Formats: sequence, structure tokens, C-alpha cells
Amino acid sequence: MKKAIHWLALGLLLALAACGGAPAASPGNEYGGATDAPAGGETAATDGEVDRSRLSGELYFYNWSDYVDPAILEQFQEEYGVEVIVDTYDSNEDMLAKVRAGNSGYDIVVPSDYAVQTMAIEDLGLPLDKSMLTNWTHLDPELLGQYFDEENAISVPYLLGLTGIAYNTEAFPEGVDSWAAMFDTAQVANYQGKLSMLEDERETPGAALKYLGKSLNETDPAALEEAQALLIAQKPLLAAYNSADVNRKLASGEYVIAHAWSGTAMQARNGLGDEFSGNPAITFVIPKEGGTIWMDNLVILKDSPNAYTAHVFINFLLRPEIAAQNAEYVGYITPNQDAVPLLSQEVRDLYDAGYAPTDENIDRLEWIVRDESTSAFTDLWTVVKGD
Ligand code: N2P
Repeated sequence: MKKAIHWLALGLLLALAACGGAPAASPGNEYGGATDAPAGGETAATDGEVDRSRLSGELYFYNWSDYVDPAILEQFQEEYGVEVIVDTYDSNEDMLAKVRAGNSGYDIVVPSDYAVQTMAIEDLGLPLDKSMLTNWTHLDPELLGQYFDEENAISVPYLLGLTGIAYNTEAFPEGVDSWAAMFDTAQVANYQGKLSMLEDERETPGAALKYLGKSLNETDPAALEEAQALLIAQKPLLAAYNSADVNRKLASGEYVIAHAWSGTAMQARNGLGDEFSGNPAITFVIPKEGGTIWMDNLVILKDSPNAYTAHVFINFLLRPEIAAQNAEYVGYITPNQDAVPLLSQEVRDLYDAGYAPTDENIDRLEWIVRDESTSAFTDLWTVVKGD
């Protein structure tokens, strides 16, 4: 039987993604500057052995939009009496800027692979107390120990996904298979004002580079100049740069096509809980020139006010039933291997249809990497946004 989703290949691909080492975050399982640090030598808490007297009343989760099932947060509150307060951000760079400034008040953030590396280098993450993460064993070992945090000193895999094009098949009956649908201004003129690109200094120049036949990590100045020219020519035709509610705008018909994450596209198609109903005409494709694969991770901030509670919450998210329910709700891919068998057939079928790595798209997927030269993307993006 064909194994359509390359669950294992995810890890192997990721291992190949980058070279150049991140300095490891400092080892150990102390709580750094956390105010609710447990006394040294305190024994491990399993999910059932949580010291409730140590729990805070609130936990501050700084996350991407529509990236956690609210029912899970309610369940956590019922079980532990902790209210999880979610604030959202639109990009790794926005999150990092907030966290770098210090005293954000947030406990947990969700950086993508390359942004975990930034957090490790800048020492922004709290070393995890693995003795509290008794559900760690459910994680796919292929996805652990990646280049951006080789010991998983600060990061816990949360969800994986792809970046490509989501579109309405009623508006594009012939289908879409190329970034030309986003960058060829003659084509785009037919649906101007009804398309969006992600508001993202890596994803959006990356898409332009893919259209040009380059790696999305290409920093050669001539290639970047071409990518910048494409983005500047495209900009007046866009409804917006949007990383916040592409799901809703595709589902409602306000957009007919969008540069989008796979789960956002699945949400547009299936709807999202009580939030909005879906449009079954929406589909998702990795264009022939290629797209992005990424993995987002839970990191407790070094200055987390509620680090004990943050560990308890992460361990709760690692329960297979919770991880499955969450992946099912958001439409992304869970790194929790014991959650995979709990997923519905409907979601598995969509993964097979290209909302996850498959035989058909896997060779066209690339990971974003960062190094000294990738600050060029910040410069490019500043020019494009300001133009
Ligand atoms: C969902 C956010 C996806 C995260 N709205 C992209 N790394």
C-alpha cells in the first residue's frame, strides 16, 4: 500500500536543511530567571503528578492566528484551573522583535525552525525541564534533534506545514500550478484586488525567488533585485499582504487566490470550528516551481513569568489525543507520532491530496534557513513594504 505522507522523510529533509551550527542553548534544566522556579531536586511531574500549588492562574501564549483549538484551552482550564490567554502575531520576525525587547509578559511562543535558531543564538529561550515533559516520548524521533536546536534544549515540535497557493477552483477551473498566477501581472490583472501574499519577509521574497527558479534561500544580490522587482510590480494588484485571516477571506470569496499555509487553506476549505464556515471550492497546491516546508515549535521564554505552568501546558499539548484534536482543528501536521493514528480519514485524505508532503510534491519543498547573509531579506522587505 502506498504510504502517501512522508512522515519519516520529514525528519530526513529537515536534517538536510541547513548547515552552520547554532550555539547550543545552555544545558541544564534550571528555570533561569523564572519567578516560579521549583526548588532544586523537585521530582518530575507527570501529567497526573502536577503540583497544583505551583500553577499560575493564567498562562500567556503568544501564537500565530488560528493555530490552537480553543476547546483544548478550555479543557486545560477545566483540568488545571489555568486560563490560557492567547495573543497572536503574524510572523517570526514580529514575534522575535517583541520578545527581544524583554518583559513581554508572554510565557510560550511558537517560532519556526529557523527562528528557533535565532532564539538559541540570542539566548531567548528557557532550557526545558524534560523531567516535566513526560509525554515527550510521543514525538516522532525523526523530528527531534534538528539543526536549529540539536538537543531540543529549548524547543518542542508543535506543528508542521507547507507554504504554497490556495485558490478557489470556481475562479480557476483549469487549476493553478505555477507562481505565475501570483507574479505574472498580465494574469493577475484579471483578478486584481482579490489576491493576497503573506506578510512575511522570508516567505514572500521566497515565493518570488521560486518563481525565478531559485532557492528561496538565495541571497545573490542580482537574484534578490529581480525578486524585489517582481514584488514591487505585484504590490498594487494585491488586496493586501495578509498572514492573519487568509482563511476567512478565501472562504468568503473576498479572495480568489492567495499565497498561503497549508492549514490556512484547509481551514478555508473546511471552515474553522465556530469561527466561520468553509468553502469546498478552495484547494491548495505546491506550485511546480516549488514551495516551503516548515516546522513550528513551542519555546518557553527565558523571562517567562509562569515557567512551571508553561511546562505543564506543553506536556498537556503532547498528549496524543490533544495533539490529534489540535492538528485536526488547525489542519496542519502533527509531529506527535502517537497522535497520527487518531486523525480522521477526512484529514488524512486532504494530506494525501497535497496538504502535506506527498510523493507528488515532496521534491519541490524547501526549508527556510538563516545565516549572516539572510539579513538581506529584511532589507528587501523593508524596501518592498515602503515602496
Ligand atoms: C497559522 C500559522 C502558520 C504558521 N495561521 C506558519 N509558520
